[in-house]
Amino acid sequence: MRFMSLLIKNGRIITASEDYVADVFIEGEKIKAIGIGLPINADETIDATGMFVFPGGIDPHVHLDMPFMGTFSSDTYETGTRAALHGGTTTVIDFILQKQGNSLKAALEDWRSRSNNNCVGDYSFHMAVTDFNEDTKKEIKHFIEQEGITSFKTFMAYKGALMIDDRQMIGLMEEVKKQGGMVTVHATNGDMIDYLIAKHRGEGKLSPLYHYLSQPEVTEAEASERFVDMANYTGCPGYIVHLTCEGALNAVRNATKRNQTVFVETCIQYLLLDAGLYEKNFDGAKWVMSPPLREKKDQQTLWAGINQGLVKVVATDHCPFNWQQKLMGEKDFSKIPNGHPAIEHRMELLFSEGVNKGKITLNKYVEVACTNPAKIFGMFPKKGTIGIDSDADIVIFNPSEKHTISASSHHMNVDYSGYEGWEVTGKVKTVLLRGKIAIDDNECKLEKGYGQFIKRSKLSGII
Ligand code: DUC
Ligand code: ZN
Ligand code: ZN
Repeated sequence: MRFMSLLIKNGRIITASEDYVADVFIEGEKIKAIGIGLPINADETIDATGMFVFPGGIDPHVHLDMPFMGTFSSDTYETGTRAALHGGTTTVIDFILQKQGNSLKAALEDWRSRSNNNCVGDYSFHMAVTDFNEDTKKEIKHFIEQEGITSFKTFMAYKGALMIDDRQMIGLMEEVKKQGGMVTVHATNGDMIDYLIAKHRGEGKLSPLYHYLSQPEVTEAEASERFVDMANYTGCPGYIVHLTCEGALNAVRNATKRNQTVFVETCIQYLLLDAGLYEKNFDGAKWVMSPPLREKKDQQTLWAGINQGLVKVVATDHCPFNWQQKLMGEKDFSKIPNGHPAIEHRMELLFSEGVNKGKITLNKYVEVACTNPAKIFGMFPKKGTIGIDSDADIVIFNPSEKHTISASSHHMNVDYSGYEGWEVTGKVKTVLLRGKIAIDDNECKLEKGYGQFIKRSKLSGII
């Protein structure tokens, strides 16, 4: 069988460890040759002179069409994965949420009913275990070995809905370690947060500012330390999602002193935005998310953590809600659906604010946005790099083109932007997904159903 071929000429190829000008030859879904002045004729040629050529981005933390706080996140699998492609993210990992009292299998079927044949870009799932018991325990091996779902998310908060206690956490860690997976965590102290929410509500303090004040840094630092201690005790590979602050990162730093590895993810909003946004009366609801935005000193900690190799991934926790949905909490911050839109702009914002402003190198950019998520979550080297026989997931990027982020031009299904009016330098021009042109000059060329479910490998906890 003859596959379609494509040649990208003269681009500046950036991987997590390399930086050179060359041609990339693609046949079918795969990269088949890389070299200077490749003497190959292809069906199609793209001149990438003056452009950066990055591996497709991987966002390992998104919530699409998710039932949450009495509503659904507003991006479907179609709109969310399409918006991700517009921003250079070719693969996302979404979260299945087990319903307490039900099996993991039932949750997988529920999530498949919304995602199957609806994705434009590639996707995978983490399984959120919200009810660990003897029945759940028996399902773990099947998920790792048969379904290619190898990471298990836990919530130490959202009491009464998603939260598990430490007994369940230890039990889950022992089983996941035995079967070759990883436990990931939303690490904040659910009991403390519950107390503070009730206290603020009781005092009639109901604006979005009190969402922030109900989740102080200590709630995250304490839970992060408890999680790393339990991971150390059980020997289970652990990954902290959306880490936001100095206290929590110091818990990980301390764990490294006893030679423990804990993977840390932060999200683009915690690097760029701060809690001053909650002073804007109800407009602050745009950034009501958990954990909340923090202080400037925490942003400095996170950038330093990236450069120290402690923070391994920059994701989004994309969980968009339209303004009408945010208004559910107009009179009570605790009813504002938690989450904000970011899936589309992670790569461009991180480039513009991180690389252009000298905070991270180009190689580090690719490492945290593309390569590490693939390595940590069992998709490397199929995804996350530009190499022979890797999937041809490629972003051709103009590093000097300026543009302005706005809800009027973004592709996410949400009627506001958390970054309205931000001027960004660097723009995604062309995106390939498994050898097919997905995005060309702001236009999506793929239909829903092209996006494939990616089965992931067992996880060693070593990258
Ligand atoms: N935090 C959010 O802000 N939204 C979804 C879930 C979460 O933990
Ligand atoms: Zn979370
Ligand atoms: Zn999340």
